[in-house]
Amino acid sequence: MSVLKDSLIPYIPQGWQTDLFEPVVTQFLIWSAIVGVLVLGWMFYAFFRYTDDGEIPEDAPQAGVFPAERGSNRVELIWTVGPLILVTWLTYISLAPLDYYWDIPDDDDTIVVQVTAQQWFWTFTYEDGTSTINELYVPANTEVVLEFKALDVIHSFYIIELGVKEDIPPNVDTEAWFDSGLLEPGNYLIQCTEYCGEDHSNMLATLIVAEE
Ligand SMILES: [Cu+2]
Repeated sequence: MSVLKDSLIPYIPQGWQTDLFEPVVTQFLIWSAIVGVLVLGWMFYAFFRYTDDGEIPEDAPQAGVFPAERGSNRVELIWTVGPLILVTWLTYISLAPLDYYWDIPDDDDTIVVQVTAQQWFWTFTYEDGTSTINELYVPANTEVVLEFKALDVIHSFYIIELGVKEDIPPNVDTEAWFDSGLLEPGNYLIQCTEYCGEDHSNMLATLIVAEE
């Protein structure tokens, strides 16, 4: 199990809150693999079983005809209830991380930064009214709330090291937050992750976490 996981998730960022998110990612990964093998396995079986080699098997399905006599309530039940249980389970284990991420802190020492996205740069405006372009400065060990606005098309804000990502559609105000205490002081990459035009790939910024 961990070999599979290690090869598919070779890099876990330092601020990624592994104990909160990693079990969920692992579960999604394992179940995706199992469902993928079942679906692809059945598909390839059907390819070979029903390949037209000049002789059509007697029980081959006919195009446009639903073979009602081959129906099976048991199979219907299994592929209805099975996925239902699986999706319910995956939803259930996602609730705690989502609750954590969606619960935007509102403490006295929380700072709020206005983030404006436009083709093709980021503007960060701080509580004292100053702003910086393509550089987001935050103090160490602080909860930082980001309030997003897009001036033209949709963009998406992504701090890779933290796994924090938020879409910014025009005319819709969105929010995200992070705890800078999860990161060592230093510089971290911020990327636009929603294709937003010609220079989308250059729509980068730097998160700068100050020394304490
Ligand atoms: Cu963009």
